[in-house]
Amino acid sequence: MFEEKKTEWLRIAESLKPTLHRETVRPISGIPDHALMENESIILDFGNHFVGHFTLKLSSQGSHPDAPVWLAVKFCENALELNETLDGYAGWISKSWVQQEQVHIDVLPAVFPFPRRYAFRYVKIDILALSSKYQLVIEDASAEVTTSADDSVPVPLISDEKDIAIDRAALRTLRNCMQDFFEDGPKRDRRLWLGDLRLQALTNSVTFQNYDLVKRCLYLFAATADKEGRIAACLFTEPKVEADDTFMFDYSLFFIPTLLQYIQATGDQAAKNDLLPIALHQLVLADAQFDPETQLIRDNDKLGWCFVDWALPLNKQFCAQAIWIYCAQAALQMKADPLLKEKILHRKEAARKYWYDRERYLFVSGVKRQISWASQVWAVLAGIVEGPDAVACLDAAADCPDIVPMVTPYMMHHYAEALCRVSRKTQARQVIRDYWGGMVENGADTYWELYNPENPDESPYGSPVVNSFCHAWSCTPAWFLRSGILEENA
Ligand code: RAM
Repeated sequence: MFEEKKTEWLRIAESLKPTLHRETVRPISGIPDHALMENESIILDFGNHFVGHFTLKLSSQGSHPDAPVWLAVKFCENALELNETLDGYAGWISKSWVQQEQVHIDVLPAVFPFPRRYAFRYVKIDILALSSKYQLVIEDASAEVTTSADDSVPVPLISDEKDIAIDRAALRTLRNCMQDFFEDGPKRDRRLWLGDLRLQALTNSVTFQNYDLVKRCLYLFAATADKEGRIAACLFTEPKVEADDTFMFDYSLFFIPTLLQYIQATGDQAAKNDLLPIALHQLVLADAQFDPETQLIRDNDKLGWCFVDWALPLNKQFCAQAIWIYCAQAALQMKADPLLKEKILHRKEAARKYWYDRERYLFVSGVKRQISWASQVWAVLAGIVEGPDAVACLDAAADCPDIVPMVTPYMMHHYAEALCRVSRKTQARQVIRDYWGGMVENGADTYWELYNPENPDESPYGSPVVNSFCHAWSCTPAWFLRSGILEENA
């Protein structure tokens, strides 16, 4: 499907590849004032989170160097990572993501550019070995850092100090994820994920307003749909543009609200004409997963069939139904379709009929009738429950003792948005101040992929050393604080 369009879509995407803004930055502290010996260790602090290429300028003191310098260099997004180690790492994603190098430098003086692009604030350098006849002098340390965001575009936020600090970290998170495309995290996965893109595009619309980058990403997803026209959950751009062989029910559908949001912000009719058919096609593909009798989505035990949140015990059946409804409603805003309208009503009714526990005001999911925060939040966002019942649903969730909790800032975004939906603006504001404000209080320059105030070691991957600490889906406080959605009458 859409095969004849894909070459042109890819051409459009590549024509929008941004020119990166480049800047050279240097540490604000940590350059030693003395020559270093074996086993010494230093920590350079660049004063903020950056993404770029790091270079050391080295020389020696003492006799002519008679052995190479052997360094271990570690790049850390925040101070907590400085003490983490890979010893005993038993996580299930590759430890090759951890930003550390060991290098030998044979000849001094030397200008030594490090091989990868790193995301960092701190650089820890351990002198593993040199000889006793000379010492190492760090003449200079610098990084050429990049972003495709224009820092002069966002207007200063007028608010109290706490909101300004929360907004600052949100902007930093988004701008450092804005490179050749909207990356999910510049440390990890350095990839374009649809769920992340949707929230980045939203926040971009009230901050950097780089709509060409959003457009580029939409066309990249369209150009890499599979033979059936299914949009992948994520894609790579190097060595060439290619979709990952990962499909998630919710992520494919989120192409629809992302497109809607882009069109509402720009009025780009040409993009709408190009991309609306493939957007609507995601709903058609999703139909195969519904039971035609009950109008309920079938459950699936394949891990990751539908993302929603990183809570491993979470049953996704209810959320998948709600997200389909949410995305179908976005489709209706782009194209009137009475049949789709009717289907939405049926699927809402079915969700209420089979999964609403009227006595408790809560929605259940899966054969085990699991109660999770995610289900209640998505019930509200999809409009499966409205008015006083929606308020009751969120209140009942707060009072439910063994409810499956929310794990990521991605899910917390949806919770805060659901609170706004039911006009609990003060509470939504408090969530932002407590949750994202909590990361700021813990020293965050940029927001993290995972944050559990009760468990600093929270990681869905088996160890926080592979977590990303500048993560796209966490950038939305800037949207909450700047879009007006927190205002009482918005
Ligand atoms: C992880 C990343 C990414 C997210 C996917 C589902 O690999 O954190 O941001 O969208 O999961």
